[in-house]
Amino acid sequence: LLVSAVALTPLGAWAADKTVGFSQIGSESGWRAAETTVTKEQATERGINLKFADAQQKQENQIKALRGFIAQGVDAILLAPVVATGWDSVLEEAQDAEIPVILLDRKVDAPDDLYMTAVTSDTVYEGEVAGKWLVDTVAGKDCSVVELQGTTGSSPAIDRKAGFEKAIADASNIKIVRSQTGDFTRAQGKVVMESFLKAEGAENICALYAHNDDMAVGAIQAIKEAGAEPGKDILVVAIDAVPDMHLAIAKGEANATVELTPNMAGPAFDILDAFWADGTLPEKWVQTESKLFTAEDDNQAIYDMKKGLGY
Ligand code: GZL
Repeated sequence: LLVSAVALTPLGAWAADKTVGFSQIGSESGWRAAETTVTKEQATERGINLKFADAQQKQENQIKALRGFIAQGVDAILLAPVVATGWDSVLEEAQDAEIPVILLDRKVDAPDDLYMTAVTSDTVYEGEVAGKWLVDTVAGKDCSVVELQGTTGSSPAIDRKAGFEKAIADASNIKIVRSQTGDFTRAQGKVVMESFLKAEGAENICALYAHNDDMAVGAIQAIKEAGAEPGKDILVVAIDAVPDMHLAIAKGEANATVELTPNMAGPAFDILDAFWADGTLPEKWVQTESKLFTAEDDNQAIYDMKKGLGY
């Protein structure tokens, strides 16, 4: 009877009526907002009862939310961890309560038996793609780069810095002259870029590398206010491929971005469904694709298509 029940129940049905707690970082960027929208849509499509908690980018709020989910006895937890460290004890509490945890879009420095899997893009590769684009674009010309880092201690900030540095390591003409966190937000991206421009002088900056598009969009405003032309006087390369970055590229105010899907929850729910069906366990890292977009792409059409997709 059990075999026929498992065989007859279509994949996707096992998640119906389950309760999943989702501890989201916040709404610091367009990409983050899209991830939230998509996660809620994916849960609704599957008949999953999603309990959503926004942490306003504070780890203590995420830990509180996880403890709440554990107390409620949810069937599973999705966690987008704002930073990579400090999770061991709350993840042990979830493990003790036999509640599976899936990490979304960022990783943690914790033993990997404390979570079922991490669904993320390859954030080192994204930094490498950005760095390689710059190496190819400046083609031997001396280039002083300023870098807007993501949230300090977050896995994408650590990885995207490492990947970019790896890509430019052999290009002695390219140097990172300033590097500071803009916390993945437009507002901070603008403020920190203003300080870079004041310190270096716009005429001495060849390129901006930002760990996400929102900081780049803020920085573009600062570059214009300093009387320089973003995308021309100062090249602009970032990551996320949000609509406003496609628009900036279409207008010639930015040059390149690296896309990663905001739909990390779809794969996560599929993994949970298979687990609830018959105990199937995923690999410890389920990797989503990353793709470069430049001025050669039809960014206006991509902007039009993406606008409203939860961004
Ligand atoms: C990347 C994700 C990052 C986005 C930013 O996986 O964690 O967080 O690139 C967001 O826009 O703030």
